Amino acid sequence: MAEKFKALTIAGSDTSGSAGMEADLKSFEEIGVYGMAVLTVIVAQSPKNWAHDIFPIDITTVERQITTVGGGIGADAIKTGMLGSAALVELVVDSIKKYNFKNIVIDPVMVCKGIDAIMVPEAAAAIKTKLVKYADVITPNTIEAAYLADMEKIENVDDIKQACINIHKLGAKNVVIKSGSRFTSDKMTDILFDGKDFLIEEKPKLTGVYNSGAGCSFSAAMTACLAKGLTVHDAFKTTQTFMQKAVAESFKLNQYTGALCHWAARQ
Ligand code: PXL
Repeated sequence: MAEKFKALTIAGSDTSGSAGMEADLKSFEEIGVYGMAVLTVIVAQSPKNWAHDIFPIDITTVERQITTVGGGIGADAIKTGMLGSAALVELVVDSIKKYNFKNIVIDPVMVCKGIDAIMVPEAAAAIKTKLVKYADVITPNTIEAAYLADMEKIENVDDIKQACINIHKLGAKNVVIKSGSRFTSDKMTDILFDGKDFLIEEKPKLTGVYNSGAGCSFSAAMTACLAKGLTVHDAFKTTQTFMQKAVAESFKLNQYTGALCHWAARQ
């Protein structure tokens, strides 16, 4: 029997199922890795206007969940998503040290789709000063990357490259930044910087698709690949293929949003 690998996500629940812990677990499953979850916050959306309300889980409960996996099971890779407070960021840092977690992927969630302002400034500052240095891979979107890189904005591929260099200086071993839906270009560019070289993947921008949860799913797929023992470069390439199919088959959930089809590659 093939060896079974395990990945842990420390993330929020997106009740709609398209982002957060739900997207992470679906991505882990599709890459073929056993998924575990530590829940940090619950995000509920208003049916009236899809405004996101965030309900934090108390820190003792989060700590107990991390102990379950760190002390009781172990993980081949871990991913962090929405942490919601500086105290939770500090708990994650302490846990990484305490349980000697390896293959750490940080998705420095600071904004949600449609809201481009940093949601919790103290949490963002704690991510930048305390958590980023533990990242084997960090996957900020362009807003988060601009914040971490001390840049005013990221509008083109040269800006992305500069942000990668700045964020690598904070201690992250590998930096992945995707041009994403916020770029006006008709191409999508995903860039991996390993401290020396840039690996650049370019593809035409798909139209008529949904990409809610694309950041979470991308980062989770990378995590699952690392759990299986892939190199960061191979993880990046496998994740590209997974994401392209999931986005191409994305579907509408309601008048506000849609979801990726995580199982598209299986069809
Ligand atoms: O996509 C960012 C994100 C991460 N985590 C949770 C979310 C969202 C966006 O809605 O709800 C739980």
